[in-house]
Amino acid sequence: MTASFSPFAGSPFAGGRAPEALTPEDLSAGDLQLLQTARLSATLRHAYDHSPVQRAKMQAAGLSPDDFRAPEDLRRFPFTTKADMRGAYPFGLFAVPRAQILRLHASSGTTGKPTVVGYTAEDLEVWTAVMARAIRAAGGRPGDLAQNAFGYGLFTGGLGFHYGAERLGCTVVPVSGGMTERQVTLMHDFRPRLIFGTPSYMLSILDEFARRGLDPRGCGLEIGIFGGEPWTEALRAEIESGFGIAAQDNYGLSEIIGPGVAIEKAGDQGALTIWEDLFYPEIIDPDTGAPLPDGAAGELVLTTLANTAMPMIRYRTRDLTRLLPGKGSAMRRMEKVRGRSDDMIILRGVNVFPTQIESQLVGCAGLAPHFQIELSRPQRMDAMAILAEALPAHATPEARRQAGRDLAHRIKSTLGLTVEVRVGDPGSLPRSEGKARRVIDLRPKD
Ligand code: DLL
Repeated sequence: MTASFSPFAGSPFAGGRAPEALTPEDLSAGDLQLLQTARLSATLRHAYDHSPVQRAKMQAAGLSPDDFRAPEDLRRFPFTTKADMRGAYPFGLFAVPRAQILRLHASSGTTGKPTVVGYTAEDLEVWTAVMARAIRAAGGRPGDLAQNAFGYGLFTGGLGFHYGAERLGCTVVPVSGGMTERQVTLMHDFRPRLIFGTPSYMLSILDEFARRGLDPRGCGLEIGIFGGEPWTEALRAEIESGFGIAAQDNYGLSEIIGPGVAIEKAGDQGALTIWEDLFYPEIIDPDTGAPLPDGAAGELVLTTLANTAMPMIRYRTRDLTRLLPGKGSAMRRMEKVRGRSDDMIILRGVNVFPTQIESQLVGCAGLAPHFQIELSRPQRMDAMAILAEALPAHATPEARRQAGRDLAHRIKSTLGLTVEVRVGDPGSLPRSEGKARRVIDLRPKD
C-alpha cells in the first residue's frame, strides 16, 4: 500500500529526477508552484490514507484530501502540534509499517517524553540530498575536508550533516560534539576547510584554542555552518572574527527532517533559503493561528512535501521569523529565527528572548561571550540576573564591576529591563557541547 506514495507522483518531475537535481536555479516560480501543488496533494492523500491520527484530524475538521486544489487551500487543514507528537509517542504518527523505517531519531525537548521521528529509505535519500545541496549552497565543495562537531546519536545534527557532506563529496571527520581538546587537536592537524556545529559550541572550541595558545585563524578553516539553536548577528561576528571564516546559518527540526530545511547561501547572510520543493512554509499569528502574509513576523508552520514515514501537515514549529522573497531563485527565504515562542520570558510585563540578551552581551568590553539567564522570584516579583564571565585580561574586581554596570545599562536602555549582572571568574560558566542551556528558572512552580 505504502509503495503507492511517491514523492514525485503527479509532478512535472515524475519519472525520477532526484531532489538533488532540483537546485533553485532549475525551477521557475511556475514550476515550483506546480511541484508544490502536486506534492501537497500527494502528501495530504498519503497522510489521510496511512496515518490514523492525521485522518482523524482532517475528518474532525470536515475535510478530506479532495478539498485541496491549490496551495491556498492548505490553510483550511488542521495544524499538527508537539502535543500530537507526544500523544502519538513513540510510533503513532508513522504512515508506514515500522519495519519500513530504517532510522529513528529523537529530540529530547525540555519536558517529558522525547519526540520520535522515523525515516524510510526514501526519506533518508531526500534528507541526504537536501543536506548536500545545503552545504554546497553555503559554499562547501566536493573534496573539502569537513569537521563535523554536531552531536552524533538521536540528535539529527550529527548524522544529517555527515551523510550530506559525504554525498557532496567531502572528506568527513565525524568527531561529534564534545571532547573539545581532541577537537582542537584535529582541527590544528587536519586543517578542515569546513566545520559544522552549534554556534555556542564554537565558542567552547574558541576558548580551547586560547587555552592552548593556538591560533584559531591559522588552521585553514574557511566556512562554518551552524544551527540547532538561535544565535544572533553579534555571535556571528564573534565567531567569524575568532576563526576568520564565513559563518552560515542552517535551520531545521527533527519533526520535519532534521537540519537542512533552510540555509544561508554563500554571500546571502541574514536570510535563509527555504528548500520549498521539499518543505512548504507558512507564517501564522502564534496566538490566534490565523495565516499572515509574507513579510509579517509570526510563527513558522511547515508541511513536508516528500516525506514518506511521517508526512507532517502544517506543523507548528513555535519558531518566530518572517518570510522574505527569494533571491536569484523562486524559493522564498526566511529571516534568522530570533527565538521560540515558548522561550519568550515575560518579566514584569516586558517580553524578552534570550537572543536579545545575547545581542547586548556579546562584544561587551571585558566580557566573554558565554552567558546564562537566571530567573527568580525574591519578593513575589520576578527578577532576572545575567550570569556573565570576565575575560582573563579583565578579571580584576574593578574591571568586572565596570563590565557588569555597562551590560546592565545596555540592557536597560535597549530592552527597558532592570537586571542584575553577575560577572564570574574566567571559565566559571558551563561550556556548551551542543545546544546551550540559556535559562535557569528558579521561580517556584505555581
Ligand atoms: O536542531 C536540527 C538541526 C541540527 C538544525 C543542526 C540545524 C543544525 P531539533 O533538535 O529537533 O532539531 O531542534 C529543532 O531547534 O525548532 C528551533 O527552535 C531550533 N533551531 C534549529 N536550528 C536553528 C537555527 C535540530 N538555525 C529546534 N536558528 C527548532 C534558530 C534553530 N533556531
